[in-house]
Amino acid sequence: VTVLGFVSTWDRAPDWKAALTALEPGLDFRIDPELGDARQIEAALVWKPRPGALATMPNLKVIVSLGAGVDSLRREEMPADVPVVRMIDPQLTRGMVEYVLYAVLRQHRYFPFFEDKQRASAWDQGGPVPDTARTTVGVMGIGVIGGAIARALREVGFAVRGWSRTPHAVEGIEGFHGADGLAPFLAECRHAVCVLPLTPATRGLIDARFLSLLPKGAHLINIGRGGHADEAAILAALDSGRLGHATLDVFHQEPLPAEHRFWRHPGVTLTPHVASLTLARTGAPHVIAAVRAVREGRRPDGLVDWARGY
Ligand code: NDP
Ligand code: OXD
Repeated sequence: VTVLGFVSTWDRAPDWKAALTALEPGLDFRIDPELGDARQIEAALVWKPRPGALATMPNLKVIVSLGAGVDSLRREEMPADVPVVRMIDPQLTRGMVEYVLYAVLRQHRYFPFFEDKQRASAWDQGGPVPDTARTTVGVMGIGVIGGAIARALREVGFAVRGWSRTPHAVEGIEGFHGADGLAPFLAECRHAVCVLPLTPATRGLIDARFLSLLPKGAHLINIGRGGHADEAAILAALDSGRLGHATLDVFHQEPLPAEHRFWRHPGVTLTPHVASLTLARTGAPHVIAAVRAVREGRRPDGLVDWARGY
């Protein structure tokens, strides 16, 4: 019998209990802080865990993050020899794909312009027809989620390029990598999508220099983490017209403070960190697979490498 400790102040424990026990009926599912004898717990399922909670579980074999990003797990609190696995969930990925397709197409097909015209009862067909095949969309981070986003954009007919840490060959997607690849990557991006993990190497990446490397009037989409962006630099670039629009889902401070200029800036479309969410039903198979892999001495999918930071 696997004993699993659920340590999240956000996710719905009953949903996860139902989804996990449907797959592994014998699972002993315990919810923090009612963990019983915490020495029995082998697997922890966590999101923004209560400080100190994991330290009460001396016999942990695996920690599974309820999110794809593991930046909110305080590494110093992760027991050194316990593998950490990030979430990989087809519905989480699909939601991210939907979000980016919507954000790109909304700007590409001038919907904000037509919504303004409708409010004025004005029949105005606007500017030139957008040429999809000559519109470049750049995806920063082409892992599980960014790779799916890039392929979906390619299917719609955009010219798609990806930027990653290491080189990748993906059919129909122009690849760029590493610090040296960033400027040539950004130079053609009409839409630039950030779906990177937050690590020491990616923190603060979207700064004034980065924005100056994009074509004038480009559209920035940040669905990675707020820490990827210098928010003042984004506002300055929107004010100067260097950036045409920003679609933002993640922020330095969440919830975004009511006085933040992003709320009212006409060049910003914002959502409250909902680009995508994991469903217990669709995420549970990955959790069970991770627990089984570790128990059987195999490498689990989504294993975090703390040296890379993701
Ligand atoms: P993966 O680990 O599968 O992919 C990460 C990608 O980022 C890889 O392509 C990797 O390069 C690239 N990368 C990492 N570091 C660098 C770097 N220094 N320079 C260039 N590229 C880099 O992650 P996922 O696709 O599963 O998730 C990505 C992120 O999306 C999460 O970490 C999270 O922050 C965010 N997210 C946000 C959500 C939201 O609702 N807003 C929901 C879900 C996720 P390489 O391929 O070479 O390793
Ligand atoms: C995630 C998130 O990382 O929801 O999964 O942001």
